[in-house]
Amino acid sequence: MEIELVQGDITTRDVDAVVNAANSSLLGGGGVDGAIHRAAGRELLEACRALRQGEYRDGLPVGEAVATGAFNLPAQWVIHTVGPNAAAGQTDPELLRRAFANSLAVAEELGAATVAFPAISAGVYGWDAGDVARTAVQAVRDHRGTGIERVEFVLFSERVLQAFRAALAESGD
Ligand code: AR6
Repeated sequence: MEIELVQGDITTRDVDAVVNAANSSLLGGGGVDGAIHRAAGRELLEACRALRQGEYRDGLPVGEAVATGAFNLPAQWVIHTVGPNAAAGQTDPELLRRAFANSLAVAEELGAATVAFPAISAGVYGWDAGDVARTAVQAVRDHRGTGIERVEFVLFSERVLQAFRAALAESGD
């Protein structure tokens, strides 16, 4: 699987699936979540509301992932996941690993060949960008499946991009 680092706005990426760093409510928020909802349009919120009325009545648990359509985005699907919130004491790296790994599993199930990820939990949720980058790269390396051809990490800031560059170099790529 090819890994690419891109600096910019994830909502513009022409990939099959865009991963959203959501919160358990699935009903939008700030950061990348807000940007994805704004760009995708109201139908995304409606799709998320439908999830909340069905299987995810109590919200999406930390570390899990679920897909909706992507509406006005160039992508076909949005995969919503919830990273751990370090600012609220969720510092277990396994939760962060699961957010990346379960998003990849959902992408694989959907038949997505290209997937774009933001730096889950590296913003409001307060994780160190280096920890996020190493966890993200390892999750991609550990993913077992044949459908996903390319994973893009789309990083907003130069600082987070550098953290991902370092993690990729450390992992031998
Ligand atoms: N494209 C790519 N990356 C972005 C974009 C964008 N358009 N906008 C921000 N980032 P955050 P979290 C970067 O806070 O830490 C929301 O309110 C940002 O610079 O979006 O998982 C949710 O509803 C940072 O590096 O997500 C939750 O309540 C990274 O994306 C909570 O924030 C993640 O920052 C989730 O917090």
